[in-house]
Amino acid sequence: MKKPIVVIAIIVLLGIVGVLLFSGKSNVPSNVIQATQPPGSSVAPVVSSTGTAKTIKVRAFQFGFDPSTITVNQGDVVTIELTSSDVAHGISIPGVGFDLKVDAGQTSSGTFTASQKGTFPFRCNTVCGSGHRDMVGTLIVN
Ligand SMILES: [Cu+2]
Repeated sequence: MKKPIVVIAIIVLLGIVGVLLFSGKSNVPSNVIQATQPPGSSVAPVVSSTGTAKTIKVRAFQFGFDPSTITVNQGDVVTIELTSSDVAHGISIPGVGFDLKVDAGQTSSGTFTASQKGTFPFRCNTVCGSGHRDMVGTLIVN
């Protein structure tokens, strides 16, 4: 008489355990799916293998650059976002083969790879007024 009750109790317990295990398993795949999405961040390792991507905002004005010193690391892929706060300007960094122009009041951008360590002077490449020659700066690649 008591044995069937024990057997039924065991079956019920196994059923509960089974449901718990099943619901546990059903959670695992959703975790796996979430875990497979971050590998979208595997895009980052691809970038870091060739250097860190850096975007540097530079304001050009009569007559200077802000900042006038740009510091990056060797291997960095550097994007310069150049904004003019008055007339047309530009930036030329001969040491890294970089040239960019910007129209009055506009923003333009360009990218170069800082492949060599060193100190590279830059200057405005667009005649912009009496102080044009004073528009200089320095790129430092560490
Ligand atoms: Cu200029």
